[in-house]
Amino acid sequence: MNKNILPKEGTAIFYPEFFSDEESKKYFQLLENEIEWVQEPIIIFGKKVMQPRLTAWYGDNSDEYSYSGITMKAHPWSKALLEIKNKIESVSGVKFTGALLNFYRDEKDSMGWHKDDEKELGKNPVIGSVSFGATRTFKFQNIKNKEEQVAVDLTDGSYLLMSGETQHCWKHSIPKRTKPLGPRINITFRVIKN
Ligand SMILES: O=C(O)CCC(=O)C(=O)O
Ligand SMILES: [Mn+2]
Repeated sequence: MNKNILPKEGTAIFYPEFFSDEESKKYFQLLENEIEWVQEPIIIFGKKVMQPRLTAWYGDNSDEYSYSGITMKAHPWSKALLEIKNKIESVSGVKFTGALLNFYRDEKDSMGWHKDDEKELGKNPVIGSVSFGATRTFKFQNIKNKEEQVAVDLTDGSYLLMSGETQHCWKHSIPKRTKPLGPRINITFRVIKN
């Protein structure tokens, strides 16, 4: 059985080998080539800076998604994304309607502390996070006590399913690393409430 890796205030279930090595290799190559990756500027403390990774937003119809001062219009699902979405939905209990994709080119790319609690996601959002390529450490930090942290290595082909109060009680991040690392693709599937 896959256990909750959070000690309280939310649920995060980790499935280390959700996709086979063969599937992971195939999807990494497909997504690297077919996704319309962009490097977007974001506004942090009133300043415009480039995000330290590439991103893309895919989903149903023309769902729009806003965060950190940018609004992204969804590209239509590709065949590979629909296959991946179907496979994770078998254990997730929801139908995902959109996905934010992140491409970490090397160890210097990262994602800062944040919560996925945008109003479009409603209360207690379910977030399904799929990883292909290099292993990166994903960290949780309790919002009431920064010292309380939980780390999980998101390996090639792994799936992390977050639900319940997770996005209200914990921040998460992908820190930069110093040791050289290859590229990694992450897809966070979301349910957009209109
Ligand atoms: O790359 C990851 O594992 C995390 C991505 C993430 O937190 C997000 O897209 O909101
Ligand atoms: Mn996130």
